Amino acid sequence: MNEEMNGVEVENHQEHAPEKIDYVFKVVVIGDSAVGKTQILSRFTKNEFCFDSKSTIGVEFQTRTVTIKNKVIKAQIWDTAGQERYRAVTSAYYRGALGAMLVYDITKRQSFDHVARWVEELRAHADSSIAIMLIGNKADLVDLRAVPTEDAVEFAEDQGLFFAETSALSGDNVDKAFFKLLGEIYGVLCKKSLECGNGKLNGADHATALKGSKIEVIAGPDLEISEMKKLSTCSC
Ligand SMILES: Nc1nc2c(ncn2[C@@H]2O[C@H](COP(=O)(O)OP(=O)(O)O)[C@@H](O)[C@H]2O)c(=O)[nH]1
Ligand SMILES: [Mg+2]
Repeated sequence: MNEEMNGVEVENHQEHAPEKIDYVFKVVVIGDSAVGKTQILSRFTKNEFCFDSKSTIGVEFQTRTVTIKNKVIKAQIWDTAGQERYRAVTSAYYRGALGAMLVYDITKRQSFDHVARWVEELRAHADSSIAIMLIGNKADLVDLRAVPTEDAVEFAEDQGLFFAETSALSGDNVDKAFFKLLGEIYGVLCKKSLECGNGKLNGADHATALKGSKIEVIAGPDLEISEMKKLSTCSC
């Protein structure tokens, strides 16, 4: 199938001139069924949330174009069409991905227990340089919490992942998490470019090993992402 035919281009014209795209970054969203993957994507690309979401057949990715460090970056974010229910996400889904949002539901312990499997899946099928952001979604459901933030922080630290808690419903931290991931992808491309002495970036081929700096989430009414360590990035 022609990938370009199946995505939805959602451009935010207030943030950029659409013709001036410097980079396209493919990001995949993975995790157990019903954790809120589609709604996180919908919140980020369209600022929408739908309580009764169903997988949309034929739509494989959505885009949002943002400006990071004066570069216009089109995030092409891929969503599963429900195949994660059968653990049948194909390697084609991961191909060329520079980043991954690995989502669990903070109210469903099982979805967090399965996160290790998803990391294995990424290590097996995705490029080794992929930047991974662990996302504890549905943070608005405070009374139903089944996964303490500390458990996720510990796991993220062990695995070298970024981490954030989000609510696709309220929108808390969704943009921040995506901007963080995209910024890290760009920083690494930039660093790699300098190391190669190119001074010019050509996209995915220049991705280098991404070591996730660890992120602590301050839970509560004002969810914030704060970095415990900062990855060195260049200023280009
Ligand atoms: N309360 C709450 N519900 C959410 C949130 N995100 C998704 N949901 C609900 O969780 C269900 C599954 O969401 P969906 O995005 O389809 O999950 P997916 O299978 O991982 O793509 C839907 O009923 C959503 O309305 C959230 O942040 N908060
Ligand atoms: Mg979905």
